[in-house]
Order: sequence, then C-alpha cells, then structure tokens
Amino acid sequence: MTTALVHIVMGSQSDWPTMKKAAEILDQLQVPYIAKVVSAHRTPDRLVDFSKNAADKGCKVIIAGAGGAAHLPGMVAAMTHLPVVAVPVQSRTLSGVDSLLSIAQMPKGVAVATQAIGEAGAANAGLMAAQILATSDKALTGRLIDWRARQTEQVPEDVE
Ligand code: RP5
Repeated sequence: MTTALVHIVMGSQSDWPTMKKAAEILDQLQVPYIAKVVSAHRTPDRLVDFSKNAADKGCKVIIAGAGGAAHLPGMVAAMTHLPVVAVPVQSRTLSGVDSLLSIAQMPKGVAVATQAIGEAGAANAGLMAAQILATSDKALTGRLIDWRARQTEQVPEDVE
C-alpha cells in the first residue's frame, strides 16, 4: 500500500469543494494523499489524535483548510513538527476574511504557511506541499517543472 505523504484535513464536509482543488493538483503531480474531516471545534479529540500521529503514519506535509473562526491549521501546527500549509475557506458571511485573519495571525513560535482565500489558495496549497516534498524527490521535481511549463504554454500572448 502506498503511504500518503500529504494529509489534507478540513473543518467540515462543506469545505471539500474548495479543498478538492488541492487534491486535484496532488493527483496531477502523482503525490499520494488522504483527505479527512477534522474539526477543531466539533471533533477536538479527533484533532488531537490526528495531529499527534500524522508523522508516525508517514505524513510529510499537512494541508489544513477551514472557514470562519478557523482554528484548525494553527491547532494542528501546535501539535506536530510537520509543515502545515493552510487554506482560508471562503465563508458565507465575511467572504473568508475572517478565515484568513484567524489563520494568518499566528503567534511567534508556531508556523503556518497560509495561502490565499478559497480555491486558488487550495490549489496553491497542493503546489506548495508538492514543492516541499520535491526538495528531496528528483522525480517529483521533474514533474513540477513539467507542470509549470505546461501552465506557461497555456497562456496565450495575444488578447482575443
Ligand atoms: C468551519 O466552519 C468549517 O471549516 C467550515 O468552513 C465552516 C462551516 O462549517 P459547516 O457549518 O458548513 O459544517 O469549522
């Protein structure tokens, strides 16, 4: 069985339409991952269990997304030495500014790599996780370089 190198966690099933953009990038780059719902507020025991055991399960990078009072990425980061890439999910009431500020404003000493609000941030979280893994994986480095080249090729110079 392939070990999942990236663990994607999100505060609610309702975050999946956003967070699956991270999963899609990992699929494209052939990075094995798993995705789970782990709520800092509704499932606190699951949060502790996940955060403390992810490294022992072979996880190398965690992607954590949440919306509103988005404590999930910071709390995960408080309980693991693994890098945590965070996605502020766009909330209905405050458009994700609440998510962004509650994720980004970490106290000194506990680091979280916060991405942009919403789907672009989720896709970039997938890229960031792959780039971290690629520092010790030449084949993945090659796939990343190819992925970027294809993206560049798809941008037409002429305005239609
Ligand atoms: C957060 O509350 C979740 O991350 C989600 O973005 C938000 C709303 O959750 P639901 O009420 O849709 O389950 O914990």
